[in-house]
Amino acid sequence: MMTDTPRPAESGARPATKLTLNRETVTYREILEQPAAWRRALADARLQSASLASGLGQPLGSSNLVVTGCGSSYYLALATAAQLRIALGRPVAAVPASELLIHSAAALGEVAPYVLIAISRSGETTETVLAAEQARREHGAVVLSITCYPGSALARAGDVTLLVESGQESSVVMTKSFTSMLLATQAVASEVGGTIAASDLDALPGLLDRLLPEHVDRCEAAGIRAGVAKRVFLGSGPYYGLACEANLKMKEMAIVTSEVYHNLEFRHGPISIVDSSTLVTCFVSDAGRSYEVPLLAELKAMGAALFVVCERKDPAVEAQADYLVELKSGVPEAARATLFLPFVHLMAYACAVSRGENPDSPRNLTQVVKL
Ligand code: F1P
Repeated sequence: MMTDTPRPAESGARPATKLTLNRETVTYREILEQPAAWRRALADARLQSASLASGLGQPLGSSNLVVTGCGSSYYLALATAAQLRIALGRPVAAVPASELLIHSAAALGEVAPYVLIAISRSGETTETVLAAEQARREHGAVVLSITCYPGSALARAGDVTLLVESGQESSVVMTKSFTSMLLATQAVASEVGGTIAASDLDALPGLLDRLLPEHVDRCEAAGIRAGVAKRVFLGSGPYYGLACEANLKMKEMAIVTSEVYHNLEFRHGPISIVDSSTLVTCFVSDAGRSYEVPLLAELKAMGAALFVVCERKDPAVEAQADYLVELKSGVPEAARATLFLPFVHLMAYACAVSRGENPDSPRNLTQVVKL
């Protein structure tokens, strides 16, 4: 059963309809800027890939790789590590920068010299910069910095820097910076021998240009749905880091308590919270589909509302999804994963403004978090 009709906002807030959503914000503008930002990120990354490869002094594809960052950039590290495992066929660790800084033995054990990929939109987050400096000084690591800002502390702390200036943002919450840095990293991996085809990445901006207007209404409807008290995000494989980021967007923008799990992990206990006040956002993967689609039916039977993002629907998916974003991208799974995220940006944004929040100034947050 598909219901796209927006309903009054979540309990406790003024009923919002599509027409009353305030979209005159920096955050909304930057969500919509993603196709253009992606085009530029892919082009800029390719121009840097040769110098990055030589500057590292070792082939990325045969190094021990560790990816790190904080907050959204840690979730970006999770997503990046999954992409690098797929593209390079190697084990890649993803660790919060504070863990690398404070508990490096617990985080990594005694790792032979490794390449640390340190990610930070601002390039100024304290833990990330300190962790990069420590890794070089104490572990003999080679540091590849990924940041949106040249001349930042992280850019200075690295041996080489992948600069993603199209990800520069005025917003506090990360949206286009996250997806632009992920695509830039995939482009570099593709240039240095990874298995992802450059043409598949190049298809994404045009696809998003078409898909955003096609699905904005149902994304916003899922965000303003009435009676939702609990929100859960499910993603696996290349989508897990994206699901973590989606969960953080909902918290930061809408000030909503939400949870995130690998799809099937949700069945091992946390599913007990599901009832008719629960909205579950599910990223359906190609590889896990035969397990993930039956889970949709289980959740529906428990009373949950479902926001589903997938490459291809089928009758089983259509029967369960209240809000369905079908991409039909034609792009292989690993290359297309980033395409799932902007639809949750729109949902979280709509949830926020329908609850009277201002995504441009999220509570308790600053654009750069320092110790
Ligand atoms: C990342 C971060 C985000 C947070 C907020 C402030 O910083 O802390 O995790 O959600 O957007 O910035 P950065 O190291 O990527 O600049």
